[in-house]
Amino acid sequence: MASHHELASQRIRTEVSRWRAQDRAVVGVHGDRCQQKIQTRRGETNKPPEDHPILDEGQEECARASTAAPARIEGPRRWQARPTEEENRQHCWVGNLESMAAAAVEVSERRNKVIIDTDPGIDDAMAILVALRSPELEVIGLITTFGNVHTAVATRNVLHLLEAVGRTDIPVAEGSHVTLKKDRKLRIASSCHGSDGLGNQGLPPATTAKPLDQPAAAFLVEQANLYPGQVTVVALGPLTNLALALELDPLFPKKIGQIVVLGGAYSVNGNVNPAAESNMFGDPDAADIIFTCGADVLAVGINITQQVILSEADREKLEHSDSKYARYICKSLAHYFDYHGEVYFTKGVYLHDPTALLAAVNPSLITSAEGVVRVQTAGTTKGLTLFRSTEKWYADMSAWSGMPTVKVAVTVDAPAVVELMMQRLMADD
Ligand SMILES: [Ca+2]
Repeated sequence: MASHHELASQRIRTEVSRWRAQDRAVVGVHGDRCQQKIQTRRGETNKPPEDHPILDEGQEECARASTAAPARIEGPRRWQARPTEEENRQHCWVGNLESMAAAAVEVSERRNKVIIDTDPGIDDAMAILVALRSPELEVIGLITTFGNVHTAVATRNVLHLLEAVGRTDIPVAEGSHVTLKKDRKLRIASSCHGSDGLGNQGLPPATTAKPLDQPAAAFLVEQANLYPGQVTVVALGPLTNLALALELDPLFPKKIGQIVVLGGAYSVNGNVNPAAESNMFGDPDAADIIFTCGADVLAVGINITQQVILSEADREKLEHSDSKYARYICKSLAHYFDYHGEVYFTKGVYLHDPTALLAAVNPSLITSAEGVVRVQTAGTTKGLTLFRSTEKWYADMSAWSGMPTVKVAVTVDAPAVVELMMQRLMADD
């Protein structure tokens, strides 16, 4: 396997090739937002104007992040004069392409690389948008699954969303259309999310964005090998794709960084029936495999997410926002509010998927307990998640004995989750 340094070098070469292929010079790069803020102008050379300063403070941070180009932040010309913001924006030369690419790669590697496994789904769409607006995360891929909709519709919705907000640079890999045991009789939650998954908007298909040829499970394995220990999978649907990744590569649990699962109902009723939460019910065999595979798993169940409620007042704020992210999600919220009113008799909606996503953004929003979770795979209680605390010793052997532990969220700062989600959705580019 290539070393971390070799992989970084490879990424730097790729970035340089990509920039050169586009015949672009790089202008206006700032600190931690390197990759997002790279702007380009055709026709610039990559030579500095003689009388122009080289680095401002943000750019210096970028350069310092790059061990590949230490010379760039030394030398007498660095502080000739501080450029104005306008100069930075319009004409600031910031070094050769190799060192810029190195800085961008280095900075991106400090962010939490995330793959979102999703079945959009209104709250899935919210979670994806929040992820795209979270500087703590680098979304390196989206993979799709069944659940709220069939997998093909989930893929269409993901591509539509990415196209709507101008992020078709993010790869999308389509996931399994059937459960791990090849069951085609799927439970699809169209009553909650509409037959199209996004509130019955009658969305057209994406016009340009296409999924990868690679299946989701292979994409997961590839990325885990490319960035061993660095990738967080935020799983917002049934866990079929993850279980298939484990089938492809038995070492996947050790290579993946963390798996944040939206799933389970811990000491509360489920939302499909009194026993089961929807994502666990969707593929309980896959869920039981992932909970016991030895990966670093954090489960956020509906005992947590049903404490986190988007109110009518919050919805009005989103509707008055000019942000394209808020506008996108508001189109589907009416259906979601109606459903909650009919089923839960509430005037707000549960933020299931955004809460799990934000647990990956800011782990201090929740507290968790550690223990073994098993998932019931058949019978009346199919999909039931049963957590065994490690604080109790049992004399008899059981299905929980000797199994790897996972973390299960037990408390949440619900107002902070709602506030952070609102901030992220209402902040435009
Ligand atoms: Ca979901």
